[in-house]
Amino acid sequence: MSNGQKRTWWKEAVIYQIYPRSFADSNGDGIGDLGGIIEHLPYLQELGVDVIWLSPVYKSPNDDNGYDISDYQDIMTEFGTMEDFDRMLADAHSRGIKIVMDLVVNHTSDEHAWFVESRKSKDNPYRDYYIWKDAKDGKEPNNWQSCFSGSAWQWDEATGMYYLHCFSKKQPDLNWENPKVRDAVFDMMTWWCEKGIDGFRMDVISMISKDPAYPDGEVKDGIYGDMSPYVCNGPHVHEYLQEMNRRVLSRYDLLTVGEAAGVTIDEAKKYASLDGKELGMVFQFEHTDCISQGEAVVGKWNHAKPKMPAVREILNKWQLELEGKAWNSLYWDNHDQPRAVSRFGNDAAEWRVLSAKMLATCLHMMQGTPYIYQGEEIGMTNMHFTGIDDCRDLEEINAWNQYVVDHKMVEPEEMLKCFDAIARDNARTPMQWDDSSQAGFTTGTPWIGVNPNYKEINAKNALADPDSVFYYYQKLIRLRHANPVIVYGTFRPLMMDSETIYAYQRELEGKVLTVACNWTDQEQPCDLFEQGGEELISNYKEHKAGVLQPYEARVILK
Ligand code: TEU
Ligand code: CA
Repeated sequence: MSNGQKRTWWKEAVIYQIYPRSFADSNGDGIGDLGGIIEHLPYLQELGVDVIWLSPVYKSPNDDNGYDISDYQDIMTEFGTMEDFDRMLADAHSRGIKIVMDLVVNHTSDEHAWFVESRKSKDNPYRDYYIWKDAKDGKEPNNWQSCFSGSAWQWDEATGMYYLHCFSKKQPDLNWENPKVRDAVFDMMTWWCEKGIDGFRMDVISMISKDPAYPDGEVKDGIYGDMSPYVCNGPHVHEYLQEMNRRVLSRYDLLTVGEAAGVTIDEAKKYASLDGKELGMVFQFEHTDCISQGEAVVGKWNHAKPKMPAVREILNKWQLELEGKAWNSLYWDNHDQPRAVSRFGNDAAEWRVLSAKMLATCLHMMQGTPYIYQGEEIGMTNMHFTGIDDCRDLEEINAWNQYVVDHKMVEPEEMLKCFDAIARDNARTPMQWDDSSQAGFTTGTPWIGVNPNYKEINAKNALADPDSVFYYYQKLIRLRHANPVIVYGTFRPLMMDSETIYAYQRELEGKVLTVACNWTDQEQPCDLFEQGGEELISNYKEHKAGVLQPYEARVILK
């Protein structure tokens, strides 16, 4: 390419994330499974995605819905068997769809054989597979709070020491300083690559190297200290990833994306540098965490509406500063985030479809690899929490117990407003396939409630409506496949003085793509399209000179 970009399949691909537990249940037990995924591969082939990122399907006690792995080389009982996995892999490949696995190696389940051994005795050969510390003044080794509330240290009576868990106490952190841990992880990764998978999404990979001093963190919520400066982007993280690349990744043609909590632009230039020494790209979290000062209720919890100028500032920064140096991932939501149209758009009946298409346009015309989260392609929305009993996610439940019940820092109604806005369960309600009972997700009782709006919002209705969000995403995917300027073009912000319109230009080998998106429910002035050009896509059939209509998105190629 003229701008020095090396053409690569995973730069030109569109990725679809499946959260298997909530995607499709094929045996009536109310839990999604591999059989359900196989049944719906034709749907994904119709959408036109190139890759499926599969959230964890390995053996797990499901304390954190599969992100607590007890056997990396066996399939979770609820999801099926390794034969089912092999069948799904072969079927997907036969349809031209690649499979990327979720690699969770910052921690294991406490039921993993390594941890079962490690906690047996201080001199057990597996002891140093994990991070054990003595009590300090009769208490936890430091004041860190886990991401799932409570101390990040768990006392273990058997050997009279604490072990570190940045997440739940059933997710003990692996000790990556131990070369035996790295050997074991790399061997397991090679085993999956030899099975023919096409890449890895790496869970909290920026956290695998901790500050060896384990210092106390800043106390922000009045209870525990913030561990993030001491567990994110640690002293050896790039060394470990370069070793992983040398010993595994470089031997296969893989898509690799690091979920990089706390990543900065400078760190991303190392994690995702174009020289291919570490990973292909990273997920950053600035745009999903961007609320104004004073809008936080407690910790991550808030019910603020992100403002377009703040989102634009962040995404433009990532577009401009990684250009020519590292590769971007592009996403609005995933299994940890609320539904895009509810958070960034407008899920009121009048505006849901228009704003979902607008958001899709705004993101998919940017530089980077786009990710679609299951249900995003039909404009699924957040759920409404009537009470803690609606919650299944331990992050919500533990936060409720810590902030509402134990410390009485937040009123129940205020916490439920936060759950309505940003709880992870918003993205984990069952995929809405049709208007039959339980939205066609299961013939049994679903593990989590179906969003009551499934009668109107479902894949069957979407496939029957040529103007649905589904066919709009299908067209965006086709445009990316057909126009190198979308993948490899430079990025130039436009209309930076506008508080309501997000506009930018992409350019490659003389082709100029102009994109403008109205993020409001009002007409807004915009004269970018007066000079004509080929309209590639818009969510309106008719346009008005000099303005963008409510939630209107337009893309012109000249
Ligand atoms: O998420 C890590 C992570 O940063 C999120 O949990 C985040 O802390 C919060 O949920 C959103 O603000 C990864 C996985 O994606 C998540 O599902 C797991 O629970 C977690 O790691 C532990 O494996
Ligand atoms: Ca099932």
